[in-house]
Amino acid sequence: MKLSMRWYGKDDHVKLSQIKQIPGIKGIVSAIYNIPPGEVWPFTEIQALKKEINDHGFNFDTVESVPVHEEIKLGLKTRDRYITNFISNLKNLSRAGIKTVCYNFMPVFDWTRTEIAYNLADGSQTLIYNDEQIKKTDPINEPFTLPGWDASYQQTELKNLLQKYQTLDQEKLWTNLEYFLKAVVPAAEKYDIQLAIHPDDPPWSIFGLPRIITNQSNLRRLINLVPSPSNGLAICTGSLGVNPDNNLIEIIREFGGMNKIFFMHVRNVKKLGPKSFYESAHPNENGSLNIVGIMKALYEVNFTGTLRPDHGRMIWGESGKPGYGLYDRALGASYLLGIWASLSN
Ligand SMILES: [Mn+2]
Repeated sequence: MKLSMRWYGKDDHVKLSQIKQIPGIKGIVSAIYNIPPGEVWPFTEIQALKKEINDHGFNFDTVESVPVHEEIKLGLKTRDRYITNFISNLKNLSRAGIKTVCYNFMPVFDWTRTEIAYNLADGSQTLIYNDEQIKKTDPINEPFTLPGWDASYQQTELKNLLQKYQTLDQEKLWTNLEYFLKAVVPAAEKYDIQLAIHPDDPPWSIFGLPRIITNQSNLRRLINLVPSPSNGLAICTGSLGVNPDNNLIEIIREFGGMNKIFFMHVRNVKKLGPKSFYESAHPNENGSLNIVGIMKALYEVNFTGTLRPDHGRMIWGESGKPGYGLYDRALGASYLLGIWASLSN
């Protein structure tokens, strides 16, 4: 396993020189963030990003994420232009030596939380999700005010987009995902890239929008949709793990055993009730997931891909991008490194 950290580029409040001081970090996971979703990332920008990461002594072979344009998820006639652009991105990333590309297929909203600075008893702040609160939010008919959501849409644009999704059910979303994969997977094979789909976070429908990358049988369906060594998974323990029906150790054994896990996000969550949770510190004793068991399962399937601590809390007075502070993710990385060391010695 290649222990890595996510980095948001020059605008990140966390610097590569700081990540360099965290023991055991070998790689950086990043992306080009200043290009609108669906457009082509200029090769020169990818190259410059790679150079900066490499100059700090880190590997850069995993990109998170290349956005999938909404017209692809909606299955509109105009989607082919965006699929062509996605393939151009794979080509450019491959030229720069990228081996793994993460993406997701969540309609409109990426990860969703109801509070981004919930105070825990120890004085730290974390992200929290409460489904009752989500159910009370009506983004079509009321001004939308979910915390932490990047307001890249104007209110009327968002309303129009959500209205387009009103007739799209889960099966139609599967059909659109299949169309997308049938176009991009052969290109990924050609460019020697592993496509890793990130599970939906949280793994259930929100605001009436369909979500399909949610559990073990749907992960199996995804793999069988377009069988290829380039079609696989990013397993995010915190995303899948909030549904008590998802057994992460079984999931890792099944898909890791088939070499279908291309990328790992490891974090813990504390379940507070049905569809309610907060993001806890990484250790087993702080959350509801068996992080030690998860790492052991990865070790047993001989996982060799990129693995990163996922979100962390805000501790020691740090402020910055919610979930992506330096300190708690560094503690998480050390915990994961320690478990791995004990398994391999
Ligand atoms: Mn994740």
